[in-house]
Amino acid sequence: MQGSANLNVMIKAARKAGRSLSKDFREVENLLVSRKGASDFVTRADTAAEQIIRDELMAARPTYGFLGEETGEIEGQDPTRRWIVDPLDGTTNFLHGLPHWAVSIALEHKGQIVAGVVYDPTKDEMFFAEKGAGAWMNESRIRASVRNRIDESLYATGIPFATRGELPATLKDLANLMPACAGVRRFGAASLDLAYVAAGRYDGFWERSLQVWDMAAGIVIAKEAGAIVEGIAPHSNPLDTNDILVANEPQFEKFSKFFRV
Ligand code: 2AM
Ligand code: CA
Repeated sequence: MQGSANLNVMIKAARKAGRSLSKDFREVENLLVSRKGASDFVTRADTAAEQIIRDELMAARPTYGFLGEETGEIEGQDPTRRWIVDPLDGTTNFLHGLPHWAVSIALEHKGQIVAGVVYDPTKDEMFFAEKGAGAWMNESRIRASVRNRIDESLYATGIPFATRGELPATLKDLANLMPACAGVRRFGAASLDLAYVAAGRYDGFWERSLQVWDMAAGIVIAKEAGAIVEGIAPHSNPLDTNDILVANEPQFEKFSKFFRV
């Protein structure tokens, strides 16, 4: 697919950060057996990746704003455009040497996400989309599944822990949904959960108490693949509510009932 200039900038930044993180990930695999642990090292890897992305994006588009998990908000000269960046989504996986984490970069224009890139360097899977141009993984067009039956469907979620609230609500969701479906996975990187719904690997995904940078890129990718994306409250916007409910179009209504009781 011939992407726009902005999309090419995003993909280039994601690959560059991905190279840096992959190198650090190999080091984490060594640190796993050391007494010191890898936590400080991972924080540095995360910060360095965001710096790489910020430098790339701001050099290419100096007037755009920037919101990053590590940097926070930088206001741009152009108040209508802003990058939304999670340099390392799935940090806990990364820290434990689990090869399931991603770089997530979105572009927002006038409050709408218009382009998104989610890159999984360990599998070399680059998911991307632009509003109106479909969703892609590497060279291939991707689409949400058409599976309609809940009992044949596979879902993903994230389970809040520690200081994140909402654990009781998620346990209730699981108690409602699990007896009715084919399985629920909890892989720990929301951006990839969304990309996987876009690729038809999952039939749906929901998660409570996420941040905008966990979701922004994945939302446009899932939508462009034909999935329905809302907050958990009917017709709400996940970027406002900090929770998300996604499913393929044929079963969205049915699926949403498990969480809207
Ligand atoms: P992170 O790895 O960038 O922190 C896992 O359920 C998902 O929730 C991940 O996308 C993770 O992103 C995100 N998340 C957001 N806030 C979190 C927190 N305080 N602790 C763990 N995961 C968090
Ligand atoms: Ca994240």
